[in-house]
Amino acid sequence: MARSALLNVMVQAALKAGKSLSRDFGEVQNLQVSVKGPGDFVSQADLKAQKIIRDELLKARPTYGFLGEEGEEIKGTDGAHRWIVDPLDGTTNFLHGIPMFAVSVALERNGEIVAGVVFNPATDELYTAERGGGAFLNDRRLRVASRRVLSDSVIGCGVPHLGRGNHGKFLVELRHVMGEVAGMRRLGSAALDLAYVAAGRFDGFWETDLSAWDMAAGILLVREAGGFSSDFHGGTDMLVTGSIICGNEHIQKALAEVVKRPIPSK
Ligand code: 2AM
Ligand code: CA
Repeated sequence: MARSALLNVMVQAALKAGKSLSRDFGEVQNLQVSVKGPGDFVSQADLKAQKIIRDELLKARPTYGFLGEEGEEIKGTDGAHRWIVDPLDGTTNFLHGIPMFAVSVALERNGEIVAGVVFNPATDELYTAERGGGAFLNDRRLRVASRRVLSDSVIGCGVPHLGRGNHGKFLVELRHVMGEVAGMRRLGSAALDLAYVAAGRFDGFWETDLSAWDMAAGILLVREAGGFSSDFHGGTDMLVTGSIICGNEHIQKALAEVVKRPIPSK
């Protein structure tokens, strides 16, 4: 698999940040027993990882813009390119010692995502994609699952928590979807959920109230693995609306219909 110079830069940045997160993840497990808990420590791990990625990316391409989950956006002098980065997606998992978190790095060119990397340092799974070049898990080419009906499908979702999202609306979506599918899963990292769809592990996935950095790399993985994504309005403004429904062409359509089924009147 030949990677472009740009994708190589992204991979190196993600691997380096992943190494730092791995080290800190080991520490988090020791801190679980302390009274103060690992919360502050995790915020530091997150910031450290973002700094590693930002330094690597801006060293390689000093004129590109940079949008990361932590801190202010850096407007580049190059109007066309922007990095979109989540240094630690799945923060709650990380905090609780659950090895299901990822570094997500995407490159946007003229408003379009052209390269994406999602790396889970706890499992050493590196997902990469370039527009038109396919999606890969380490060296293996990825293809979305081929199941055609929801009743055979395993579907991932995000679950809103305390102080976030619309719990009532989500429960209606969940009730509708769980009545139609073979299984539901919830990883707690949107970047990995999307990577799992690309890898054919999940047949589909939906979530709302996400940020651009949660999804940017993952959306390209799904697309390059032959999958489709839409937002809740049926368009493709996922990064702006923060909502996504994805899968292969059959599951994406069927899932969108079920997720958006109106709330039954009493
Ligand atoms: P995070 O781990 O970087 O916070 C979980 O359903 C997904 O939602 C994760 O990808 C998580 O990213 C994302 N998310 C976005 N905004 C969030 C928030 N305010 N609190 C928790 N998770 C959030
Ligand atoms: Ca995130």
